[in-house]
Amino acid sequence: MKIGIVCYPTFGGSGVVATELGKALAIEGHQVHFIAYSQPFRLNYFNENLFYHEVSVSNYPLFEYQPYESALASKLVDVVKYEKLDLLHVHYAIPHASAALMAKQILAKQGIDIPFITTLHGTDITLVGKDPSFEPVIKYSIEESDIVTAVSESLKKDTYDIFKTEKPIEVVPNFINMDEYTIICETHKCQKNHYAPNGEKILIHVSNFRAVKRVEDVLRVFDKVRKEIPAKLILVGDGPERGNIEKLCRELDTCKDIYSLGKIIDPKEILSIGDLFILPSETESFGLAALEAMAMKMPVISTNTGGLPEVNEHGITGYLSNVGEVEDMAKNAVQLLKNDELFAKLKANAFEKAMQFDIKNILPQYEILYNRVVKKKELVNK
Ligand code: GMT
Repeated sequence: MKIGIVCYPTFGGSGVVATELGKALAIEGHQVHFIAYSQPFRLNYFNENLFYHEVSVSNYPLFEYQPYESALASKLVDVVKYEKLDLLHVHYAIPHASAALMAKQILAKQGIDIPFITTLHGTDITLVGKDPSFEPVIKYSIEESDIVTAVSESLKKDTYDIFKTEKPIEVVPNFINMDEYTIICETHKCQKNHYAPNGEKILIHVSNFRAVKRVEDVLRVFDKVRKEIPAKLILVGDGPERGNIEKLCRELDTCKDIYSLGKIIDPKEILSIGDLFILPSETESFGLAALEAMAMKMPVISTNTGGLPEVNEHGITGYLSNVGEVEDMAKNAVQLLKNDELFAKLKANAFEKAMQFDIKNILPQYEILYNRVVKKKELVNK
């Protein structure tokens, strides 16, 4: 099959999922064409079936806001036509679903039928999608998609609650390639004793440091944990909240025990030295970062919001608390880190749960959907 994938190329779970999906499809023998405004950051991989098409928007002085959606739709028309794509799979509704819809309508006038699948990732529905200035366009492009998927049951429910649509939504959870989670750090800089020279426990948080991630709560939990047991905190990522976090670590006098590593393209190595993963998000449709940590045998302390309970099971793979309840999160973390037997059990459970989300189980689900839209197209064109 020839598949066009549209995604955000920047740091964020939707781009990671789209890229890993494309890589896996290419290995399966599908021809995959990525279409984005820059090279997706994890598309640093060669495969003869992988292609990348860049969308560029001219910077005409009249444009206060560059018309990216129009440029993307035009690029999609071009790539579908000349690469003879069978389908488009767009990740994140805004503006990818509406651009795909426009491309589909333009191509229909030229006698080309291109089905498109929209995968909803979270903030496109729960934060941005709620914005009244986007609502009619998102709702329409969801309803006009040939197939809509959501990355969790929770996101499916949120989509129905927010958009009051009757469009069927299939849940295809996010995934990881478990074969890649056997890494053991070999370079000095990612060895555990580099960060925890006295055998301290290592807590890790990975995110894009947006307000929704509540990174300040990570620091507050860490501050409470380190008063009970020797511990270090590794922060991976960067974003708008970085300044507030630096301010807070100075106020709490915890900076000396915190390592801020910035944006790491693939955090597997650093995750492999962690003991506990902290994800205190305000909302999280799935929590891919938690799943990546679990695949590295890290139990997770998270909030119980959105799709997180579908990934992190309370008392089994980690612990869940209400949003903002840092006291409870810290209590759970300390209890776990002080009890070797419980800790070993949760580590094993986290790894086992992560295996359910192995790409081997999820890729066929997407392939079934691809076959469904392509078969439908063939029937209509007969
Ligand atoms: O979390 C973000 O701010 C980024 C966003 C994205 O576009 O990558 O993440 C969303 O999609 C991920 C992949 O499906 C999910 O794992 C995240 O839970 C989801 N984020 C939120 O719902 C806040």
